[in-house]
Amino acid sequence: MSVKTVRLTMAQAVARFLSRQMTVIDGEKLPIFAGVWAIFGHGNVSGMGEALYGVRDELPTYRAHNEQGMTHAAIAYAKAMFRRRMMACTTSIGPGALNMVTAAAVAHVNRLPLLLLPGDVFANRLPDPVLQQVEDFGDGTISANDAFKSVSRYFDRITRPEQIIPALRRAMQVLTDPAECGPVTLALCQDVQAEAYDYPESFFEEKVWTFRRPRADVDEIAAAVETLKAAKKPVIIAGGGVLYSQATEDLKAFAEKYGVPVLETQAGKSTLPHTHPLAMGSVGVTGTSASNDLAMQTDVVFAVGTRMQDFTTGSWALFRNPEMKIVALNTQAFDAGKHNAVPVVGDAKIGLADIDAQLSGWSAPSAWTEEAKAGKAKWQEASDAVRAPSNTELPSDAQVIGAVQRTLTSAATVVCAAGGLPGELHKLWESGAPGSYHLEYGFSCMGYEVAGGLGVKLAKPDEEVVVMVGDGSYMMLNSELATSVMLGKDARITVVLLDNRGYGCINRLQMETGGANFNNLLEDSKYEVFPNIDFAAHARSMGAITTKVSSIADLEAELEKAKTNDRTTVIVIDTHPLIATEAGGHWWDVAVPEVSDRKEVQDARKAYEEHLKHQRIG
Ligand SMILES: Cc1ncc(C[n+]2csc(CCOP(=O)(O)OP(=O)(O)O)c2C)c(N)n1
Ligand SMILES: [Mg+2]
Repeated sequence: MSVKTVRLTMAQAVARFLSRQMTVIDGEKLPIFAGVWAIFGHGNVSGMGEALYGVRDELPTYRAHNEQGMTHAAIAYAKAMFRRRMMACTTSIGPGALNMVTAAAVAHVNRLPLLLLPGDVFANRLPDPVLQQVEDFGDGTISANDAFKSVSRYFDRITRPEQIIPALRRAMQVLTDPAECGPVTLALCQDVQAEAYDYPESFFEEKVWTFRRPRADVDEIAAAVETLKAAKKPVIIAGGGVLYSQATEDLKAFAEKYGVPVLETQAGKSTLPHTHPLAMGSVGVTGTSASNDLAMQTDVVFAVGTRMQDFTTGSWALFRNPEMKIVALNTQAFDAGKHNAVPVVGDAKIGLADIDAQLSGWSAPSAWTEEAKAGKAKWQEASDAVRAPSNTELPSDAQVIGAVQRTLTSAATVVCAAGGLPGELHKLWESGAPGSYHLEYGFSCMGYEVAGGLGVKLAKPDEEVVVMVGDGSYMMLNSELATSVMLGKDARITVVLLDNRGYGCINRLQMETGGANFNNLLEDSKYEVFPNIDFAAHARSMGAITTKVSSIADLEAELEKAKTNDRTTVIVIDTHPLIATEAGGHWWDVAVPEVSDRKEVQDARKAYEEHLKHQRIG
């Protein structure tokens, strides 16, 4: 058999293959990989570096400043694209590679597609140990990249050039499968990147990926219908899977037809626009009173596309109806079966249609739907009150959110990940179109925000992207600010930096669990010289347009100006570290010490044990 072949290095084969993978969005054929983020070192500069140069017109390479940061940008891009397009990241071996491990976990937890291509040690082992090689005394197969195994959906180490053929095919399966979706790590041995092989030309044929919608089993649909039909107080909990399935219109129609209120997780927020009468907003630990009052009473939770993480379930103490049942529609059986749910394993869009086809005739009692609407009106008053303009010296996060929302409106996409802000945004941000609320709250990784905002902007160059970030998170990872400046107008973001001089939310958590104020706010930490960090100057040094404002009114004026800036803008505002929105919310299981000399801890432990009594055992 004579197969037409082309002689390439392994790295050239990787680059060429990636550039030929396509998808179709709104009738337009586009490369599924929008680009490759790269920081070169000896482990990838000559192999992958040279190969990426060769395909730079079809597959652009972006130079970043920190491997974790660039990977956050890649993840945010895929999330903003509802997993339909994605990016790859390549690094050297050792520190460059391991800087991506935390970000790999972000993609893993959030079920987002991400292709990681770290360099690896020499497969031939001749120059061992090379610079940055970790040496295991008992296992010669271990390299630093083994650390990716626990945070990758698929991991392989490429020790021969032809091995890339099945490995890349498998990578594409994982990246495009709605249930398996997550990070893929292909660790590319440095010598093998440069090694040639006669690859079959067919390997590089253009391939168009579509995203399958698995249909749930008929018996599972029937069981779900039976459970829903018996419901007197049903709620829908909408998770990120609804957005990724692009089923928001279907879910809205379903909720309207049957009068079922919709509660949203962090990943699911923006499924319905805030203005929709059945949109109860956030649920759980950072939930609105509207959602949580319903959740406490509900007899059937219809969970669509959610992992039911502890912030959603109030550590499983939120649901107080002992008869409560869960119907869980999810592409991933692992999620659909949680807590003895009636599982419906399949795509959200198709599953909603199949359930709808058999549910006709049933609807939620109108008194229940009316109770939901009344609860929402009450919540709106509470939300308006905390977000209202104010001239207080140190505004709350909620007041800053109010200012951002008034000036940028629900048309902007808001990006956040860690600190006190995610809880406040979950409760208070009034989201617009699906995807306009972008929270990384699966891993809640400090340092996601600025780089994530850049990734979102690359996905939505024509839309306003506003990053809200605390001083702590900004300090942890801000260097992709320079990348966003460098990439110009299409990468222009607005960053609102809330400086409360420390880890405000953890300080509050410490106080709630009886702890002494210790090691969270800067003032409660060991210091010789109090750090007065000039964030505006710091951001300016990276090329951003910056200001520090001293009032909510000034913040609104600067946000208005930022809209016409041609470059990334950073606006800094000092905020109060102790104020969080009291309305809404729910207990969260954070274990309080059983033994302590402190009265505050003993009291907190007693309260903790009371809360545990409400916890539903799976
Ligand atoms: C990488 C990482 N380290 C630690 C944490 C734990 N953590 C969550 S929020 C937080 C403090 C965040 O501080 P800041 O960004 O200033 O927000 P604030 O709490 O003040 O609102 C910490 C330490 C985390 N989520 N991510
Ligand atoms: Mg802070």
